[in-house]
Amino acid sequence: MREYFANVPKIKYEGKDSKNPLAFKYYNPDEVVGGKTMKEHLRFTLSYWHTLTGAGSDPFGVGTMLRPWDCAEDEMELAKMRMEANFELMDKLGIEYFAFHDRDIAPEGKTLADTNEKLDEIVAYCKELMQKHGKKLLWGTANMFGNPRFVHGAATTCNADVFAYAAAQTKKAMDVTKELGGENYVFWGGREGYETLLNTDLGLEQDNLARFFQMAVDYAKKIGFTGQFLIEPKPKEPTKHQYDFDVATVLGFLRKYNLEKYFKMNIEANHATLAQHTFQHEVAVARVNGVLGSLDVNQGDPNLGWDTDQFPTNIYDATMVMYEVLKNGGIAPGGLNFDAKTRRASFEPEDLFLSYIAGMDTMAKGLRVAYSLLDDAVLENNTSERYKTFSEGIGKDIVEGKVDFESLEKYALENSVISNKSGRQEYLESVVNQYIFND
Ligand code: XLS
Ligand code: NI
Ligand code: NI
Repeated sequence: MREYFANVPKIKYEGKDSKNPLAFKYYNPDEVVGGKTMKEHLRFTLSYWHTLTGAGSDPFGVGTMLRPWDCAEDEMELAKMRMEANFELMDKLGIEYFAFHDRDIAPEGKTLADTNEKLDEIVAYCKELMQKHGKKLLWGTANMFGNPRFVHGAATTCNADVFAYAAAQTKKAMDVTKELGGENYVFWGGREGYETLLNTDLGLEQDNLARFFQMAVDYAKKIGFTGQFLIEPKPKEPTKHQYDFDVATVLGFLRKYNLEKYFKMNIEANHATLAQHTFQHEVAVARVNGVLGSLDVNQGDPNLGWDTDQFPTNIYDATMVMYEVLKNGGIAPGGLNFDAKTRRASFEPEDLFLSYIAGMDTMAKGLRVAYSLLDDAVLENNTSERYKTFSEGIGKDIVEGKVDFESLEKYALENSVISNKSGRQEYLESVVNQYIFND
């Protein structure tokens, strides 16, 4: 098979003193952290759209990426070259999983039937290469936002013909995901939202979205797709207001329509920050509600208000998110998908490797620090001490449901002294720093 990145060797772990840019400093796949290898904990995933398909265009200019597949003679040849390069990248980076949208891997044809045929041809090739390279599909999804037909949305469009098309496209994307043994299927809101309420029937759009999800659940049962269904919240972009705003909003939506048992969340760092939350907040809300499914690990720029999809390099954020993952008992069958792209000016093929290495090292370091924090139960001991009043006396009665407003009033009237204690935030922040420094 063609080699696309002949100048880049297989990336090895060389440890934190290495000066070799093409080596891992923290990610050591076989290193055991708390009974599991790093590889098992992290379940790193390559995002096909950013890595193979994305060209680096922005609203002010065309693509800049120099890619070894730029010489392809036609669309199908290009799709095949990218697929081959995908597996070479995964082999060289030691990544086991990848994720894609239907339209990332194969071009659209003139009709839906034609498009499906092209997709089938690439999927067959993909399956062959997956077996050959021993790689797996973390999730598949349908791109229902790029083509102009989705100008008013897909499942929340005002046009019933588009709703039908979206259903057909999702059905096919589910078939393909099943065919490739995908462990999850993702629904990200795409253009499911609105620009102005002056022309929007918000109630109907949300009811239709729920109808669409129910049909997906029914179809999965019909074809025996047992992968996990994931919804990926995002507050805005491309529409002004997206219906899947954040984890809490999606939970409310799923509960209203009795869909909560069928879906978990795929949480993206940059979407959390766009919703004015930390990544940890979103992951924690999902965890305590039992819906933490998978992660799109990237990061935004605190000075910019859009989804910049940068590779994660912030160790503090990585630590706190891995802390939630460990508290959750792991992320499988989800994984850590790098929904991230190199900057427009990082256009050389080698930048692909350098950015994945940066992201993988950051998450590996976060895992190690989070594990020591959790193992020493530093935050846990502090937290249980902080809430101690709920494990004895009146607090215990509150938790056990033994009191009401009247009995609490009686207690409060008799209890003349209330004494609070410090929350010790700065101390705890310095403890986390200490764990980061010492690792
Ligand atoms: C866009 C989303 C998208 C999903 C998959 O902002 O992050 O890439 O992850 O459709
Ligand atoms: Ni994403
Ligand atoms: Ni995103």
